[in-house]
Amino acid sequence: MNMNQSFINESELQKLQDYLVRQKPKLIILTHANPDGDAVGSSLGLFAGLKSLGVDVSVACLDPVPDAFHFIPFEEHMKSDFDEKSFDAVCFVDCGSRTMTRFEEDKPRILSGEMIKINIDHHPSNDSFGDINFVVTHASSSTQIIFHLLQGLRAKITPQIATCLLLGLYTDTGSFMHQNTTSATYDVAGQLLRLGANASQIAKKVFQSHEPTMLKLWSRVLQNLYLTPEGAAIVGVSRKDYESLGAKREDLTGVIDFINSMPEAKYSVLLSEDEKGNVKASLRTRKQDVDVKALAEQFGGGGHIKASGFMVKGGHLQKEIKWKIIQD
Ligand SMILES: [Mn+2]
Repeated sequence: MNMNQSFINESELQKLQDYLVRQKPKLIILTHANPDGDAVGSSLGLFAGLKSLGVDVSVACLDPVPDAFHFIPFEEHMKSDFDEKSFDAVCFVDCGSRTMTRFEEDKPRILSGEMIKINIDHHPSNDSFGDINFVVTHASSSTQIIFHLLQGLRAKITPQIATCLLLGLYTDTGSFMHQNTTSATYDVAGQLLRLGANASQIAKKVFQSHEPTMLKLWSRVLQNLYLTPEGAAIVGVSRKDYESLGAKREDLTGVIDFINSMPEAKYSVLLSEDEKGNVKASLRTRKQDVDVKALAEQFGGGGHIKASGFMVKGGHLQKEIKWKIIQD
């Protein structure tokens, strides 16, 4: 079987190719706000790949690239703002829904019929909202899809692009440990290594560089761990918790997976107050019979069966015996 076929729909690929060649559009790539490794790697990897094919392309994200990813090639091209009127098409990457870039409030044109929408994603919540869609829910990351897409478009995958793509594989699979890791994930990772991806840099910068403030925050968070009689492992982090240590909310990345390593935990929940007065929840499970996506959906969120999240707008945390979200 040609691996490419199970990832890239040939007729959508043809549509994209025809569109790029015939219309020569000005294209902007957007990824979700609060970008993770897959968002950063997929948007920058696609940007560089399309640019090498001569496409007039830009890339933007509402929030800056997190410090942990500052080694990533092409970061200097990531814009935080853009003029929607100067683009013909928008390409959404790693966005489980059309509103995850959070640009649409200021720039409604990106969701209007005036712009061609290209949608590249692996979240089951994605409803294929694009005019051209590459929604592959069995892909471990968006970069895995983009690897096959760039191959389909005959773009040369340089060592720098390979590093971008490998970053998404690494982070979305929790270093190839989550259940979304398949033989296809390893297969693509192997190909990216052969193409020159810098895996040791990713391991070092993303998974093995912990600032003292981050370690102190983790120790504070882990002290608050609460295991419910039903088997949910829950921690809550207030704004004060990280601000008083000089840490940032993004320093919590990885805490949830660490907590979820307890065999006793049916599922794990990390509740955190963000800088804007909202409470965010991340959910994880390793149990076959637990669906944290369904749980997150009860609170208006979504994600994957084994990893999901939701947000309570205008809320704060209060610890009584259990953690409670209080809507402000
Ligand atoms: Mn992703």
